[in-house]
Amino acid sequence: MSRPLSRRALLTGFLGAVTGLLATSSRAFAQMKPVASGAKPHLTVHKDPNCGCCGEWVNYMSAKGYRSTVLHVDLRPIKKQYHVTPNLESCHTTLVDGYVVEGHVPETDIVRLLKERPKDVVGLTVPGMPASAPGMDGKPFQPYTVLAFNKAGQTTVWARHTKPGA
Ligand SMILES: [Cu+2]
Repeated sequence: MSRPLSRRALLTGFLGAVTGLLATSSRAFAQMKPVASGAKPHLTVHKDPNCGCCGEWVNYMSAKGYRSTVLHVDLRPIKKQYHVTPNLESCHTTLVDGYVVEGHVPETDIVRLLKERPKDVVGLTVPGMPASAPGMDGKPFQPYTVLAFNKAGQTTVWARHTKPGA
């Protein structure tokens, strides 16, 4: 009498575990699916209403499949809130998937940021407005550098762009 019961209990436990495992992996798959199908994370862009190059950067990201919410706000409190110190500042401040992107950062650098998700990094910045960064597009091409920054305002070089589109 006790043996079939315990066998059933074992079986139930086993099936429960398998179901749990399947549920977990299908959830993980569901979370991965938007990335696999090419959905891009949403951008929240804070800018001055009169900033033309900010709009050009939004257009550049839009051409790469990103949708943006553009907010015309006082940027001083935004920079402060998101740890963008004066030496790291550019024109617009963007929030994307838990990170801050300051200024004319190339899309490829943002993709890498969201893939690697470095723990100590608040975000990326291209300080100032380098002549040939995306949305500025000055020719002939002038090299520029993308920095990663943390809450303490420390920076590391994230990428050096030395030729157009790279
Ligand atoms: Cu700009």
